[in-house]
Amino acid sequence: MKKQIITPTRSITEETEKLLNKQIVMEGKSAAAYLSMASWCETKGYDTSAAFLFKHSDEERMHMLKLIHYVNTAGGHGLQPEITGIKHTFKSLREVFETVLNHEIEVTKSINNIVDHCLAVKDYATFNFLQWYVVEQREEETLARRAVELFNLIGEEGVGLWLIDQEIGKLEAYAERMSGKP
Ligand code: OFO
Repeated sequence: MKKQIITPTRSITEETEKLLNKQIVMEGKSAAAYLSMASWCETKGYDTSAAFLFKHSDEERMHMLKLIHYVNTAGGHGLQPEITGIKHTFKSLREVFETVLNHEIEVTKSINNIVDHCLAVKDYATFNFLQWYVVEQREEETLARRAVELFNLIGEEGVGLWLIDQEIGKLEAYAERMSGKP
């Protein structure tokens, strides 16, 4: 018979704890990377993109904290991640948003892997907890894809970059519309 994952002291296995701690590192890296991008955008005068990325950095920190609390209340130990190797300068605004899109795709893959693992070990509580992240990733990918699309739609010549920066401010409303919410 399969070993029960729930014991009197913990409701997640050590393996699940390890995977969730890896995800904590990813969310911490997201928060740090977006903060760095926001700061670069601010120095270049891309004020709307900077505001968007500062806010997203805060949201990523909240995603990390949510995981830390979950691991701790499940009998594990959520670990403050070591964050190094954050990029501070970028070739262009396009590079910033392409990096965001690629990063979010990696985060989605990582969440999906943990979801797969939870189903395999019949950890339905963590599976359920992770559904919030599944929905969130879908929204964040939509935002990032649209941001990259703006560069192709508007073009970067003349006032193009200024216009793209303005449109970045409308991304959240766009993602909401595309989610089918009334
Ligand atoms: Fe944490 O939502 Fe994206 O990375």
